[in-house]
Amino acid sequence: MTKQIEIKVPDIGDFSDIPVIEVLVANGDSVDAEQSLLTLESDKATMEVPTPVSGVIREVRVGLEDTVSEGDVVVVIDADEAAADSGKEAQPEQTKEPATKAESPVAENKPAPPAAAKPAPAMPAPPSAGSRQSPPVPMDAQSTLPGKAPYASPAIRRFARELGVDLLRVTGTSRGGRIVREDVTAFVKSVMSGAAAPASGGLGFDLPPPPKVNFSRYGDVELQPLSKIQKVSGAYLHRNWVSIPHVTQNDLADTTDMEAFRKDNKARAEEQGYKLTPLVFLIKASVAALKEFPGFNASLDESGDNLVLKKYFHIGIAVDTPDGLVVPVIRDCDQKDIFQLAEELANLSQRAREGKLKPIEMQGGCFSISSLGGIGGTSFTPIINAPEVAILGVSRARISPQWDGEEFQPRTMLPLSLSYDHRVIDGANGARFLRFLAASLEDFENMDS
Ligand code: CAO
Repeated sequence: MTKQIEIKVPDIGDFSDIPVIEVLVANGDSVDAEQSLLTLESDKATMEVPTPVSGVIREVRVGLEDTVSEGDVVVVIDADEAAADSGKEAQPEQTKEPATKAESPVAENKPAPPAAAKPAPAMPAPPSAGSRQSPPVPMDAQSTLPGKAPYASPAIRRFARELGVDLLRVTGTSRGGRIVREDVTAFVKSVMSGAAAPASGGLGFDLPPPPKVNFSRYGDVELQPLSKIQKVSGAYLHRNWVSIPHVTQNDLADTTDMEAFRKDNKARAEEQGYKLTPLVFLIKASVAALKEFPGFNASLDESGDNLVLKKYFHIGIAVDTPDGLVVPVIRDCDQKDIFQLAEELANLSQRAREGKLKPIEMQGGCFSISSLGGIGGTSFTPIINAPEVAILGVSRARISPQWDGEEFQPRTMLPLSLSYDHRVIDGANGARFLRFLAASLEDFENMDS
């Protein structure tokens, strides 16, 4: 035998017209006493409306985004008559599963105040015949603060617990980053398919997936697929960024004399059909520094226990192309002068922009240079190009006043940023390497490269 019971919104303190943000049941669903039916969310708090009785849902009278106030009938249940008449199920404090903080107020029969500084909601009046109310279950303040704890209802927490899912790893897609049932199932699917790392024992970092945002809700958007180069290089950049402990050391090189020399020789290069830019001097200075500090011209072997020291000097140059970043390698830079390097750089970068580089021309590098000096900037953090252990970033040179001990002199100062792998290079050597490289530029005519 069943008895029809109307479930009403209980006393929820000073709140009224509260939006329904989650409907957790549908007509025909079987529910147990204390199971959550709806979630309501005011500006200041989120709370659930549980059923005090078990039975079958006959009618759900509210939908998402509806607003409700105390006393509104939200669900009609065909309750098991014995249960409907039993005081046991009408007493929410006897819920079986007071496992989380969010649920404990029910177990204590004392709803905690919602996150708002409002008075605690009063306990519901004794149910009248034919209608039942359980107190709303306020979520604890922590759980409404994204970043501090997962923002999820007790029902979702229970669901996640059943599946063994750590909600800290799940990104909520509902309003305010709230985790809903679909987020938990999507997370489980992504782990099963290998897209997300399992919680432990894997090589992943246990990071939550990025938030899913429907940007068109906020304005016009257009979809632009990533280029093939962006997809491939993006995956490598990501791997290198998360798997190598980067430290970036910054310094300035006084390139006043070098610039004077470069300007005197620009015409000679241009006659040959290429430009003489600071980059070729940087290649030579890098070779000089790699010779002085062999630990930078090295890679970790597969075991991670040994450094492979290289006796050759092949330098990769990051080139910005319409399709994305590529890094062609100039071989044997120790055996070429600045004019040969400038010619080869012009050739490689032009073919890179035309998409004509052969794979072999992008392999075998010892050390890379990423120059944004033609564009601007004062410093940046270049990402190490594994299996190399360091990379030089170059920003735009500027004339600035430098104190010579007696007065300020206008000098051309070139900003340099060296990122190195802290597993194999310590900070002191990072600073020494970059200072040596800068000093080589400052005394470029005597550099040993
Ligand atoms: N300070 C001041 N001026 C600089 C400079 C610097 N550090 N570096 C270059 N310049 C000047 C050059 O001298 C040139 O001016 P002039 O013609 O008057 O001499 C102008 O800026 C343009 O130089 P350029 O960029 O064409 O040539 P380059 O040799 O410096 O660089 C290349 C060649 C291929 C590296 C560059 O074109 C490029 O693609 N840079 C982008 C690299 C990149 O994207 N890095 C980021 C990787 S991580 O996403």
